[in-house]
Parts: sequence; structure tokens; C-alpha cells
Amino acid sequence: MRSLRPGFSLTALLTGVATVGALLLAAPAAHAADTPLRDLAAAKGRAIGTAVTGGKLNGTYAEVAAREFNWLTPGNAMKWESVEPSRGSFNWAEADQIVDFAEAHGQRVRGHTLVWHSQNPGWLTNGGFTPAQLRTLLMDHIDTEVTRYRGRVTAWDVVNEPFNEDGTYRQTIWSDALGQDYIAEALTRARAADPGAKLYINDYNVEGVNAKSTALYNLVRSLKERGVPIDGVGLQAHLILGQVPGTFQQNIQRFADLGVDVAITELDIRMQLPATDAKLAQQAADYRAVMDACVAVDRCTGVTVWGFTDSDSWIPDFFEGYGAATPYDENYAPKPAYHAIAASLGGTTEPPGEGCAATYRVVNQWNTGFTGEVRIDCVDTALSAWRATWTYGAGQRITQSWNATCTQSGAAVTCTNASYNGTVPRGGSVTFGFNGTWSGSNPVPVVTLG
Ligand code: 9MR
Repeated sequence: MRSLRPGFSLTALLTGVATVGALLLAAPAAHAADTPLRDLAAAKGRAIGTAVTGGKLNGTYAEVAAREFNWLTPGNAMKWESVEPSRGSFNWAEADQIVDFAEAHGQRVRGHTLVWHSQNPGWLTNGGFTPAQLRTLLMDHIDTEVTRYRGRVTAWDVVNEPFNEDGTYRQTIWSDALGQDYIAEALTRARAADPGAKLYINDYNVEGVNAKSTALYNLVRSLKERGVPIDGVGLQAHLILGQVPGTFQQNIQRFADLGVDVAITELDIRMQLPATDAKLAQQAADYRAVMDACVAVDRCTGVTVWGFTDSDSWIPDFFEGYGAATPYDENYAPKPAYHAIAASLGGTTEPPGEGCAATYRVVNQWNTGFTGEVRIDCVDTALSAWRATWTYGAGQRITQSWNATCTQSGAAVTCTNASYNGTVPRGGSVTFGFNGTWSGSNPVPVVTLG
């Protein structure tokens, strides 16, 4: 986690010092010329994607989608209820439109999604079909859709959200009819329909190491052992402000070590409205933590955001009082989160006026213990001494630290520089580490520098 240095805010400068307003107001123009995210991502061999709505692909929405992203996911257009609203009557208009748009702009497409318990057409779910009929319907659906886009959809979320939170299999129309091996059957069928497409299982709340992600891990391992085609896992990453799991990178790495790719497929980070400067700064830190975790693991192919603008996000409709979850505001102005994505991809821009920021990460975690680290990066400020503080939300306790002196009182932790690392130059960074204990959960706290 990072947070802005207290007292360092562009808004304060703008309102407090009217005479330099013109100079500071020139900054957005400079930002418009920043290297687009897709160029930064391409230089790192990564995907930076967004979900899109076909009906909005014109004007500024289309310009930003084309300029900034090198992958697109149809947010709804490829779901069964969208493509076959009544039996045998297909509507490919929006899906075709998005695939055409992507090709016109040199973008790849993530197909979403073939087998799901949700957003199925009524004729299918209420049709009273026998298990044998449902198997045929599902296999035909996979054949029809995957074949239609053969060679044009690079990766498919073949199976979406197959697990419950406790790691058991979700009971769905498909598990009821075909048994739990519907997953293997669907993957095998998709491979036959387009041997060139990468095949994924996609789920939410599987970003950190937990019961659900471990179930997904065990499934992927067993599919690999059986020779069932599986190329990757999608970690959706619908996250809440300040709650990026500390084990994100460790979790990505364990899937990579199984020999599959990992994609972050639906990233958004919601906050309780109204958005404030402090919340947007925290959100930028959270986006940065997710991006950094992906960039750190070779087999993490990239990150897709679930809508790039707050005007095209599912959050306000589903979580009352929450929103502002994407990297652009409703008027297409890039938020601090946008700059955090750019910075993680090697871009040079940071949110204007950011001084020094701290990033907290769980490096490793085991039964009851963990190793953590905090990195302090200074962008346009230097430090001669530092103090990082945070409050643990789940009973964690620090037992040992290095490259800093850490004390804990209740839940409150204070770490100050060692004698040899208090100086951090502009553009420089310093890292310190610690061991601790945890139980239940180990969420990442918000670190404040002072
Ligand atoms: O973004 C989608 C939204 O427009 C739909 O109303 C919603 C219905 O469930 O689905 C949203 O996308 C979901 C995605 O397909 C699968 N993972 C969760 C996403 C958010 O609900």
C-alpha cells in the first residue's frame, strides 16, 4: 500500500496559490501526451485490457479505448443470453462490433464467457431439458461461438466462476446435468473448436491465497495431470479499497509454477462514495500493487480493467453507495489510478505532486507467520529521515524487523529508519522488512509516511 505524503496535494496548491495557477493548469496538457498504457505494456510484453460496451464505442469512449488498451473484453456481448436470446435465433451484432473494432485498432480480444451459471437465456434455464439435452446444448453453444470467432479471439474465459467461497464446487445447471467434469468437457470442446485459442478458467475472490484459490489451484493441477486442455487462470480482481490481498503475487506465482498463464481479467477497486483525494490516492496505491504483482511474474500475461471509466462500471448498480472503481472518472479524466498503472508499466509519470509513497507487500506467508516489506519511493521529494506507520486490521503482530526499527502497540505499528538508510534522494527508494504472525486473514494495511 502506498499513501500520499501528508500535506502534499495539488488541489491545495491550486486553491492556495492563485498566481501559479496557470502554470499548474498546464499539467493536464502534458499528461495528455503521456505514453499510452498500451505502448508501455507492449514494451513489457504485457496485456493492458478493458471491458467494453459495444453501444458506447464512439466519441471519446472509443478514442480512449483504442488509444490506451491493447486487449478488449466484451463486458456482456458474448454471454449466452446476449448471443442466443431465443433458441436458435442468434444476435452477434454487438460481439461482432467489438471484435471488428479490436481488429481495426490492433487489439486482441478476450472472449467472455462460454459456460456460466449466470446471464443464461430464459429459454435455456427454464426449458425443462434433460441432462442429456443440456450436454448437447452446451457443446453446441461452445462449438457455435468459438468457431464463429476462430482465429479472432485470442483467449477464452471458457468456464466462469465454478467455485463457492469455501472452495467447494458451485452447484449450477451444468454441474447438475453433467456432473463436476463439465469443466473438463467444456475445455476439451473449446480446444477442438479453435485449437489456437488460449483456454482459461476465470473466477473472483481468488486473488490471494485462500480456500477458493486453492480449490482452483487443485483443479488446474488435476486437469493438467489428466491432459485436459487448460492454458490459464483468470483472477477477476473485483477489489475493495485498501484490501488488495498481501499474497497476490505469491498466488500468481503458484499458478505460474503449475505451468499455466495467469491473467488479471476484471480489475476494479471500489470505494464508498464520495471519492476524496485520500481515497483516490489509496486506490492508486491499490492499482499499483495489483499491477506490480502481475509484472513481477513472467507468466502473468497482463491486466484487464472491468470498464475503464466510472461512467461504464457495474459497481454503482450492484453495490449501493459504492463506485469510482475504474482508472478514469466519468468525464474521461485519468485518475491517480491511471498514473499508477502507467508507473507500474515503466511510465515516467506519477500523479502530479506525489512526494514519497510507501508500498506494503506480503513477500511470503505460511501457516501462522509471514514476511512483509515496505518500499518507500520518492518521486519529486527527498527525505533525510522517515517514519512509516500503519494499523493492522486482523490481529497481525510484528516479531522481528530489519533495515528499520519497528515497534507495535496494540494494532498500531511504527517503523523508523535505521542509522544508515534515513536518506532517500529524489527518485530513490528504500526497503525494509519484517516477520510477523497472523491468523484468519492477513490483509494489507494502509501505510502512512510522516
Ligand atoms: O459487467 C457486467 C454487468 O454489466 C452485468 O450486469 C453483470 C451481470 O452479472 O455482469 C457483469 O460482469 C461480470 C462478469 O461477466 C463476470 N464476473 C463478474 C462481473 C461483474 O458482475
